[in-house]
Amino acid sequence: MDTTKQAVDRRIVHAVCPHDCPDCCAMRITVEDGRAVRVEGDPDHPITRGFLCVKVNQYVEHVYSERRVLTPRRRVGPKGSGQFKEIGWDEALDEIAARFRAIVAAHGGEGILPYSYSGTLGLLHNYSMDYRFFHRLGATLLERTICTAAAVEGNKYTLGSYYGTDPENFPDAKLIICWGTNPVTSNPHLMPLIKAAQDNGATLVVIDPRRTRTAERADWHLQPRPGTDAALALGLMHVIIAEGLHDEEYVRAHTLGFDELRERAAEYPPARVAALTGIAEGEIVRLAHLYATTKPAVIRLQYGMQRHSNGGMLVRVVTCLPALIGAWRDPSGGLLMSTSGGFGFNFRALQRPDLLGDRRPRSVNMIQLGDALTGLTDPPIAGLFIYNADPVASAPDSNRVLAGLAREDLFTVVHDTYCTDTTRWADIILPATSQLEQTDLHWAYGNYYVQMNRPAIAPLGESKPNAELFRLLAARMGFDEPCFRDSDEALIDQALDTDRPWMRGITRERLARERWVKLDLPQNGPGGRFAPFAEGGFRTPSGKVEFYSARLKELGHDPLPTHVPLVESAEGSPELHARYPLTLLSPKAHHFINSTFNDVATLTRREGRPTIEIHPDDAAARGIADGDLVRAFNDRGECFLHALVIDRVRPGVVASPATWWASKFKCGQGINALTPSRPADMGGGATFYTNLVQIERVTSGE
Ligand SMILES: Nc1nc2c(c(=O)[nH]1)N[C@H]1C(S)=C(S)[C@@H](COP(=O)(O)OP(=O)(O)OC[C@H]3O[C@@H](n4cnc5c(=O)[nH]c(N)nc54)[C@H](O)[C@@H]3O)O[C@H]1N2
Ligand SMILES: Nc1nc2c(c(=O)[nH]1)N[C@H]1C(S)=C(S)[C@@H](COP(=O)(O)OP(=O)(O)OC[C@H]3O[C@@H](n4cnc5c(=O)[nH]c(N)nc54)[C@H](O)[C@@H]3O)O[C@H]1N2
Ligand code: SF4
Ligand SMILES: [Mo]
Repeated sequence: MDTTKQAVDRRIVHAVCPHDCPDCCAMRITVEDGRAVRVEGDPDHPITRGFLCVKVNQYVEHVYSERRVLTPRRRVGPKGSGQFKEIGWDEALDEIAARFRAIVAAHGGEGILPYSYSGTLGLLHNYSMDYRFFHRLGATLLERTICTAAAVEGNKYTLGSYYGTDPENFPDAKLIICWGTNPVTSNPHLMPLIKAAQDNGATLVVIDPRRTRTAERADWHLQPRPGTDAALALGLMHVIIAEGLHDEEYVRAHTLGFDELRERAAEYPPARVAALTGIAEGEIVRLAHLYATTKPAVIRLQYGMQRHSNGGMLVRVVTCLPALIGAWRDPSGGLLMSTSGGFGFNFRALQRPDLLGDRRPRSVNMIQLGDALTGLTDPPIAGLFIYNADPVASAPDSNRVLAGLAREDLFTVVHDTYCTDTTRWADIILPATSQLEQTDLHWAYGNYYVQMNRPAIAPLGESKPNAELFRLLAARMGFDEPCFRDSDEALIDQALDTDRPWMRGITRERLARERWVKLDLPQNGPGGRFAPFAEGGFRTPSGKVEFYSARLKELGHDPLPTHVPLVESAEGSPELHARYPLTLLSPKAHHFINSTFNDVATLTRREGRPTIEIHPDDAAARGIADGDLVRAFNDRGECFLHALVIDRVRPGVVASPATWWASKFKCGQGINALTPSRPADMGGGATFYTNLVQIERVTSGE
C-alpha cells in the first residue's frame, strides 16, 4: 500500500462579499484541491479589518449547502407542487427561447417581466447583460424600488447628491446619531469606527422604536413612534432656530428657504412634538442642544426609517439638519445615507438602453408584483424571469404574489443558487453560481472602495453566472449584436470607462494588482480629508440644500419639511387602527440577509424561529405569555409565530426580524403575508413597516 501523502494544492484567492450590505467586505478564500475550505476577512482591507460577519463566516456551509440547485429543472407536477425533473441546459434554453418568442408574437416584448433585486450587488451580475437582454427584447421595465427608492427621492429634493461623510472619518466625530439604522446587524464594519469615536469621548445616540443591538451600545436611546421622525427633526429645528444655535453663515451661503423653514419649525414646539412622537419634551430639547453644540456631529441614516408611507419626507426632513448647524464643514460631521452616488460607473455602456431603439416599454413597480401578475391586461404578463430575488419570501403582500405565480398561463423562469420559496413556483429553474464561482466588479454603499472578485473554485454542478446565462439566452433568441458576446473582462473595462473624476486611475489591471482602490475623493477638508459639502456644491437645481423645494411643490407635496401621519396609524386611519392596533416592524434579522442564508443550518439555529416581539402590556392585554404561538393578522393575510414578550419594543409596536422563508413558518405563510404593496410618498418606495396588525394567542408555548 502506498502511504505517501499527496501534497495538498492550497491557494488563497481574493474575493468580495456580494451581498446587500453596505460594507462590501474583502474576503480571503482558502482553496484546497479545488474545494473552498475557509472564508475569512482580509486583514489589510481598511473597512473589513480581518473580520466578516456572523453570516458570511458560514460561507463554506452556504456554498456547499444541500439546498443548492445544481442542474436546470423543469416542472412536472402542478404549479407550486415542487415537483421537478432535471433537464440539460440546451433543453432549458430552447424551451425558454421558444416560449419567449411565442409570448412576443402574441403580446409584444411587454408580455415579459424581469424581476430581480439584490442576490448579488455585483455590476456584472446585477446591472449588465441582464439589462441588455431585456432591453433588446423590449420587455416591461422593472422599477427596482423595494429597498431605497423613497430615500433616494427624498434625498434628491434636499441634498441632490447621493453620497456623504466618509465612514473612515467617523472616529473623529464627537456625536454620532444612528437614526433608524441598526449597524451592529446591518452594517457591522461601521461599529469599530463608532467604537473608536466613543473611546475618544463621542456620544452615540440611537433613534429607533426598537431597542436594537446598536441601541444597547448607545449612550442614549430614544424610542419614537414609527413614522414620526419628521416631527422629531422639526422639533429639533424649532429649538435650534429659536435659540439661535444654527450656523448663520453656512445657512446663508448654502441653503435655500431658511425663512420659510423658520416659520414651519415654529409650528413644532417640543410639547406638540412630544405628543406626536411619544418622546418627552425635555428629551427633545436636550437632543437639540446636544446636536447643535457638539462638533463634529454626524448622522447615520440607512433604510429602516424610510420603509414607511411617508418615507421620502422622513428622509428629506432629517437630511436638512446638518446644513442648519453647519455640520458639513467638518470631514467627520454631516450625514451618511449612502456612498453609492460617489461612484461613477458607466451604466449606459453596461446596460445599453440604446437597445430599446425607439420603444418605450411600460414599467412595473416591483413592490406591486402581485398586482401586476394578477391585474395587468393589454398585455398581461405572460412570462416572468426572476433572478437575484426571492419575491415569495421578500416582496410585500405575498398572498397576492402567490396568486399571480399560481396562474396556469404564466410561464415562470427562476435563476437562483438555491431552492427557495420562489423556485417552487417556477416552470423552469436554472442553477446560478455562488460568488466563489464567478468574476465580478463591486462597489459599496457604505464606503468608497472598488474591488474585483475572482472565482476561487469551479462552478458547482452545471451552475452558471447571471451574465453568462443572458449571453446564452441572447444567442438562443438570435440577438446578434456584438455586445451579447462581451466577456466578463470586457464588461469590467466598459464599466470603468468613465470620465468621472473620482474614478480616475481605476482600471482592471490596478484592481487585480491592489485588490481594492479607494475613489479619488477631493481632499478638501482639514487634514486633507474628504468633506463632501464643506463649501456647498449640492446637486439640487439651486446648488443648495433645499429646505424649500419648488420641485416637490410641483409634484403636489408640501415644499417644506412637514409631519405626515402614517397611512396606517392611529392618527392616519383611526378606524383601521381600532381593528388592528399594533404597528408591525419587520427589521433585518441578525443572521440572514433578507431571505438569503435560510439554507444554512448554523444560522437558522442561531436565529431561532419566526418570532414576534411584543411589549409586556400588549401581551398581557391579549393573554399572551412568552413563547406562546400567536396569530398575527390583518386584511391582507395572517401568519403564525412565537411571541417574545419583551420591553424591547414600545407599547403599540411589535417587531419580527426578517426574513425567514415562508416555508419555515407554521402554516407556510411568511411575514410578508401581512405587509402592504402600497407605494411610499416618493419614488414608489416600499412601505413594509407601515403595517397595522392584530395579534391573538393560538396555543401556549412549548
Ligand atoms: N444582518 C443583516 N444585515 C443586512 C440585511 C439583513 O437582512 N440582515 N439587509 C441589508 C439591506 S437589504 C438593507 S436595506 C440594510 C438596511 O439596514 P438598516 O436600515 O440599518 O436596517 P433595518 O433593520 O431595515 O432598519 C433599521 C431600524 O429602523 C427602525 N425603524 C423602523 N421604523 C422606524 C421609524 O419610523 N423611525 C425610526 N427612527 N426607526 C425606524 C427599525 O426598528 C430598525 O431597527 O441592511 C443590510 N444589511
Ligand atoms: N418584511 C420585510 N420584507 C423585506 C424587507 C424588510 O425589511 N421587511 N426588506 C426589503 C429589502 S430592503 C430588500 S433589499 C429586499 C431584498 O429582496 P431580494 O432581493 O428578493 O432578497 P432575497 O430574499 O435575499 O433573495 C435574493 C435571492 O438571490 C439569490 N442569489 C444570490 N446570488 C445570486 C446570483 O449570483 N444569481 C442569481 N440568479 N441569484 C442569486 C439568493 O439565493 C436569493 O434567493 O427584501 C425586502 N423585503
Ligand atoms: S454581509 Fe456585510 S458584513 Fe457580512 S461579509 Fe458581507 S459585506 Fe461584510
Ligand atoms: Mo435593502
